[in-house]
Amino acid sequence: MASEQVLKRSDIIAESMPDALKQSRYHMKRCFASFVAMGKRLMKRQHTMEEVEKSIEDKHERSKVLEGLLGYILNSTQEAAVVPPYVALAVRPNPGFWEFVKVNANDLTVDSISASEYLKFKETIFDENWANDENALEIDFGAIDFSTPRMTLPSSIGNGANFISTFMTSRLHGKCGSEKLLLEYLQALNHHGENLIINANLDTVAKLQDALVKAELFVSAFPKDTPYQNFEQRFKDWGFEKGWGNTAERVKETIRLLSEVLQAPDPAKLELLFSRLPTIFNVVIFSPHGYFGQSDVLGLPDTGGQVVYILDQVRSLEEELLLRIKQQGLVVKPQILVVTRLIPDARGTKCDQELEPIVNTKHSHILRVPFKTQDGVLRQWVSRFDIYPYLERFAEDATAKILEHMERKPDLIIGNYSDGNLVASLMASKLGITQATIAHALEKTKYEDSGAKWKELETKYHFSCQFTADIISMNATDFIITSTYQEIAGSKDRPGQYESHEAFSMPGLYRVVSGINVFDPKFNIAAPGADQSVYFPYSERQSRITSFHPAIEELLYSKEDNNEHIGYLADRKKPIIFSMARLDTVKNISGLTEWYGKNKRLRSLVNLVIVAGFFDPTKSKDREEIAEIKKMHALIEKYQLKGQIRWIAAQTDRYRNGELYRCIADTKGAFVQPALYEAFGLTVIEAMNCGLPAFATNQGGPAEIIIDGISGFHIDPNNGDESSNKIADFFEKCKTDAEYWNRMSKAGLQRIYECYTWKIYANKVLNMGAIYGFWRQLNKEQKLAKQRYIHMFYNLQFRNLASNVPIPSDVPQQPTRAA
Ligand code: UDP
Ligand code: LCN
Repeated sequence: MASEQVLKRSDIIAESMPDALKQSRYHMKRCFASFVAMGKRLMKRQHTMEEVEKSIEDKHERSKVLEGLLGYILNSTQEAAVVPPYVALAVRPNPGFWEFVKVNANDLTVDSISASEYLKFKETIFDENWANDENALEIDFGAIDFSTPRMTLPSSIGNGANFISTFMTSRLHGKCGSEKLLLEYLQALNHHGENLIINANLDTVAKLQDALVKAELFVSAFPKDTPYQNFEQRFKDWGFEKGWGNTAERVKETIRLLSEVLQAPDPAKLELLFSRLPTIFNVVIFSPHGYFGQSDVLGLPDTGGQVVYILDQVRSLEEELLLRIKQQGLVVKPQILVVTRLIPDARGTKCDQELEPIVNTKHSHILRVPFKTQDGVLRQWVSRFDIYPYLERFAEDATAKILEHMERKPDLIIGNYSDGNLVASLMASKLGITQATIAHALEKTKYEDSGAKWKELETKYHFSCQFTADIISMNATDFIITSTYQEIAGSKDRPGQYESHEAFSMPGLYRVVSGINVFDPKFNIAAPGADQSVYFPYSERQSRITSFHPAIEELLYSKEDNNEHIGYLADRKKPIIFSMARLDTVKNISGLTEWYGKNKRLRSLVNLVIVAGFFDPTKSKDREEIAEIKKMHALIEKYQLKGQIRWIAAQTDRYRNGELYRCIADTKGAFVQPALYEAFGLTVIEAMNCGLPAFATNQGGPAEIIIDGISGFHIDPNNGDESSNKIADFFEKCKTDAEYWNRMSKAGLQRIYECYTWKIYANKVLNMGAIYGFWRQLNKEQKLAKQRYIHMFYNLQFRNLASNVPIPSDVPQQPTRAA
């Protein structure tokens, strides 16, 4: 079966494991006997290693066994499904590579098994009847993916656009006449029906090539900065239209690029050519859930980094579009629409307004379209976990509104998070438009075994809808934008968020034997930045917003508790370690408070300032948040932190926040992001942009943003002592080496400027839009086949699941907080 070929790339483990087991037969018999001793169960890596430790008591013997191949296999085993006498292992030797084997604990025989067979073992633990049902539904996207090329190197994952350019180049030249597809693509380029680049007269590749040679020679005779208009008529006579460039020099370069691409394969040139062609003017960005607005929304339920990301994304995309359009020699107004839901009960925000211009842009807007039920418009906010029944209707209504507003189809649709991605998929497939998806965070990985345990989590989270929506949009989309590599394929030890959708089961619902392949070239990394007009270095004295200083002084150092802050800093000469996040368990703000409380050395070196949530648990409706608030108070009490801690309530003014980061930098302090897991971590790059050295979790995105010890530091959220000592070491070193702090601050900034700016992001994303736009045409048949499969899955599964989610009556809801 195709999917199994895709998922199981080798039988290395099945072939080599029997010998290895033989060599340590005595110990392995004991280990496997202990695995099965407790009957059916699912063991995670740490459990298997604990059992090994218990079974081979002698340290020396144990390390001898673990040093060899068996150690490698057991260390790479993510999960073991124990169904006595079998132990089925899911081994992940490298990011994206999985191998499944079953070991008989009685005789230690080893058999290679498929993903589907492994999943059946796992299901047996949760729902035996389902596991034994021969007609259980299997979802297998791999089986219908017959022509999409796959990358093979883990190091190439996330570099899809490059790979596709290389592949397209060989396609263009491989088959006789394939250049014709490029010609047709160029002929179709237009703006509001007006031809761009070439017109119908250039109807063969030979004619085009001939005209290009003539045009290049002709335009070379003009001074470099001659405007296109000066030779426009001549170009038209040859079959050329606007879009080549604004000056003779730019036009010549673009002509040369196309000539070269037609002459011989060169992926770099193809990519450059696509970055210059006028392909994208109008963009739609979907983010239905939460309160999506420009002010007073951060801190409201379901409203976090995603809103910050999208607003900055729009500004950077518009700026890049304006630059490109100018360089193309066109006079065209680009339009970007962020489409979200209109919430009549707007709680003082502007979320009840249909159209809102986006601040600091020229042509971009937020367009709000209400959710409708049989009873009319839904007035209240609904949690992102309960949003599924409204999405189909929302997609239809939003499409109509968008077309009305833009007066044409958009050129690119970008979805965000599960709900936005599903809506984007529905609209893109209906209108035949290039689509991108962004996940920010896929919920599946946040909750352990959320697939297998979906039934018990269903009432609260409706994961059946969410995971189905995710699988649909991952497969429907032309390309996927991620912020980091780990988001796709994880790290050596931890599978990536997308990777965890390759093979999983929801017993009783369906078994995904091939959901998404991380070697699919649709995956691309384009990391966001932070708005550099807000988050700039503390050392840029002339730009500092000094008008905030009195308020920040009060916020940090006044002695009285009030609604905005509690605790105080007795010794203001000490540097400050600072953290800011929503008060979710996963953000681990209470963890940081505890590490600080416990570490005397750290307490003697620095003060702690936290911006998070609020202090009165009775004001929160969110169970997680209430628990965290209580925990914070208890920790402050337990470790007697008053005098060393300042706890400030959630802040909504990003300009003031920017200045706050800088004021912390003035104290020669540091930013600490202690999350148990962080998808990306905007606060980390905000802090680094302000020149504040950062210590951030090694679980998730920040592990990639920071190079440990070079541009900041990694901390292990599961090892508080080690982490707090690492922070203390830093401040001790700063005391003896006065330049150390400055060096780290500068290194953090350098890292940001090289990799994490919105300019880099916008450039990459628009290039992707153009490249994948052409690729979807080259790959038309494959795309269509997949669309038919998706359509069936959507109709037969998603619709039913969504119809089971209760629709609230018009009673104000209890918000669940999340990103
Ligand atoms: N933020 C804020 N006030 C707060 C807490 C956070 O303005 O009290 C902002 C923060 O500056 C950042 C965003 O909210 O821009 C949080 O993004 P991040 O990626 O760190 O986490 P998320 O909330 O998306 O999980
Ligand atoms: C959501 C999250 O949880 C964060 O990790 C990201 O930084 C944010 O979205 C923006 O992508």
